[in-house]
This record gives sequence, structure tokens and C-alpha cells, in this order.
Amino acid sequence: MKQLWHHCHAVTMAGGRYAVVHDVALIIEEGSIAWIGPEAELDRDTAFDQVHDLDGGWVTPGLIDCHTHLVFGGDRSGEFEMRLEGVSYSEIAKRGGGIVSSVRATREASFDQLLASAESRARLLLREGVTTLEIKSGYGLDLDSERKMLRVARALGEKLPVEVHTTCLAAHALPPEYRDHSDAYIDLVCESILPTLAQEGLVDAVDGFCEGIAFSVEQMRRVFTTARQLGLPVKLHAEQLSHLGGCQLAAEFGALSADHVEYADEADAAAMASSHTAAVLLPGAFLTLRESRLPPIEAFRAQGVTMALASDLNPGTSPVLSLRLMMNLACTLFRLTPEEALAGVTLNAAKALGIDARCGSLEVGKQADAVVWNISGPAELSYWLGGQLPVKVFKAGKEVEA
Ligand code: DI6
Ligand code: FE
Repeated sequence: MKQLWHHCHAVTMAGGRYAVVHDVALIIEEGSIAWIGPEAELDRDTAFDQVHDLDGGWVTPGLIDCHTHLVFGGDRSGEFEMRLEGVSYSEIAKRGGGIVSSVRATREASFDQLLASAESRARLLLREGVTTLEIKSGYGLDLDSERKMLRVARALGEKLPVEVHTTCLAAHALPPEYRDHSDAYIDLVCESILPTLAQEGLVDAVDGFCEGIAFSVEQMRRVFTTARQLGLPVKLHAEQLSHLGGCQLAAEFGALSADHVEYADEADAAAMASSHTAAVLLPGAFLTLRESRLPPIEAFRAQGVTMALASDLNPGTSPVLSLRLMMNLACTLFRLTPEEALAGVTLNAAKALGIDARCGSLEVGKQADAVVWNISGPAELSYWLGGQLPVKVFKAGKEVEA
């Protein structure tokens, strides 16, 4: 099937750069971009099976949410209230709340219950123009429950017009039955959970929470070594609440990304630049936890570290249902430019997932994942806090419900 998209302007991200093109047309063939260029250069004799007149709208690559914990049982609005009364995230975790309370709810939920709640959250992201989604496990923390979460993630990818990338985050928190035995839990992760789920084809990447309230650098090194043996790429929740050395570990293992990174420093930025490890910025968690320590944006810029941006959608620290809102927060709180924010949810997010050869920009040969927006210019995507701006969303050239 051959389509024409025309009467539009675009931000292409072609060649890895933020690039605006006015009066552009695109030819889509078999789900991929076959031609993109000035409308005036379009061959008028070409016949198309389908023509989309985009009526002066703006086209961007489909949005990519490269860090979510979208599958979970229950919710944690009670903890939100506690935090408003001044109880810290770490203190809530110490009292047996936090991640572990979502673990209880996730273990108790059936596959169908998890799928239904995850689907309604995913649909909200999709309506905003998300065409690719990463989903982590990490609220199961035993083999069967981690498997259940990853199977729900895979099922979402089959049910909805979105490409789902699964990440095994078994090293997210210490399950209650391993209290005071965290090395033994890491044994379980390395010897059983990861190899089994990888063998079942449920794992696209491996992640961990490297933090004082979670796992140490040495424990994460064991998890990463296992991932490497299994041939799986790694990423890491690093330097979110303190500086532990997670970014250096991530760089050493050539990780796809180090995420959060508020406490990262210049040396971390340099190491990440040389290992091509993206920094995934998560302003939703920063806002929710009322953090004040800003990620080292200037150092990332100076070193040329790829900066991606994601929702971190999770029930505890980032109950975020809008990736575009993250663009606004990244600008307002982290001082990204609107150009950087858009790059962060398109090409740079694709890099953080290792799929930039196929997704993340509007270029010949790439998958035709795109959003058509009713805006006067691309800065509007970062300007509005919320709202429903897409006019059309295309996944692999197919129009999906916006
Ligand atoms: N960092 C986070 O911000 C989330 N996980 C993580 O490793 C928090 C998840 C939660 O509180 O449920
Ligand atoms: Fe996270």
C-alpha cells in the first residue's frame, strides 16, 4: 500500500538533529517512509492508494516512552497523602510501604486484572501520540509474578497499536521474604528469574534500582554480568536519591541508559558519553518527590550525552499519565529547550531503547510512526500542560485512534 501525507510541516530529527521542514510531503510504502521532501518536488503523476491531507498540521516522529512501570496492582494514593504530610519516600519504604506495597497488590492481582488496569493507562499515553512503550517488571519479585507482569506487557503490545519493549526489573526492591538477605535475593535473580524469563522470550533488556534503599553497585554488577551472559542489554536506575556509582557501572557495561541521574556528576557524564549511554530524565518523579537536586544538564550537554525523557509511570513516585506533560516539566524544571524535550521523547528515547536504526525520526527507510499535531509550531508541544493535541497518530503507516 502506497500513501501520501501532505500539506504539513515536520520536525524530522533526520541525521540525529532537530530539523524543521516546512511544506513537506511524505510517501509511505508498506509501513515505512519511502520518500520525504518538499511538497513542490512531489511527482504529480504518482498514484497513491491513500492520501492524507494534513491541512497545515505539524508532523513529528511517534512519541516513545522509554521508561515506564505501567503494569502494577493497586495504587498508592494513600502514600501520596502521607508524603504531603511530610513523610519521606525513604521513610515510607522503611515502614514497609513504597514499592513493597505495590508488590503485594501485584502478586495478588490476576493476569486479567493487571492487563485491564495497564490497558487503560496505556490507552491514555497512546491518545497523546505514544507509538512505542517500554514496560518494566519489578513489582513481582518472584519468578511467577515477574513472569506474569512481563506477559501482561507482551499482551498489551499485541492488543494495542503500540510496540512494547519489555525490561526485567527483578532487582527493583527486596521482597519481604528475603528481608536481611539481599545477596540471596540477587542469587535468585541471577540464577533463576533472569535466565528463565529470558529463555521464555519475555525479556528485551535488564534493569535494576541501584540505591541505598535498594541494591548496591556490587549487587548490580552481578545482575549485569548475568545479563551479559544472556546476551541482553542493560539499563539502570542510577543516582536518583544519592550518588552511589551506578552511572559508572552502567557506562562500564555499555548500558543503553542510566535513568533519573539527579546526583550524577561531571565524571559520570564523561563516562556515559564515551559508552554511548543515554541519560533518561524523569521529571515526573522529581516533581512528585519534591526533589531539589537537578540532573547535571550542562555537563550532559557539554559531553554530548544523549538526553531522553520519559514518564517513569509508576504508582509510587511518578503517577504520570502524560508524556507530553513531561516535556513541559523538563523545560520548566530542568531547563531543557523545547527542541531538546522533543528530541528526548523521539530519537533520543529510541536510542535509550536501542531501536534508533528503525524508530525515532522521519527519514527514508524508517518505520512510519508519526503524530500529526494541531499546533502553530513545535514549541507548543512543550508549552501546554496537558491537553489533547494530536489530530492523527500513525503506527507503521497505519492510522490508529488518536
Ligand atoms: N525508582 C523509582 O522512581 C521507582 N522505581 C525506582 O526504581 C519507584 C517505584 C515505586 O515507588 O513504586
Ligand atoms: Fe523507574
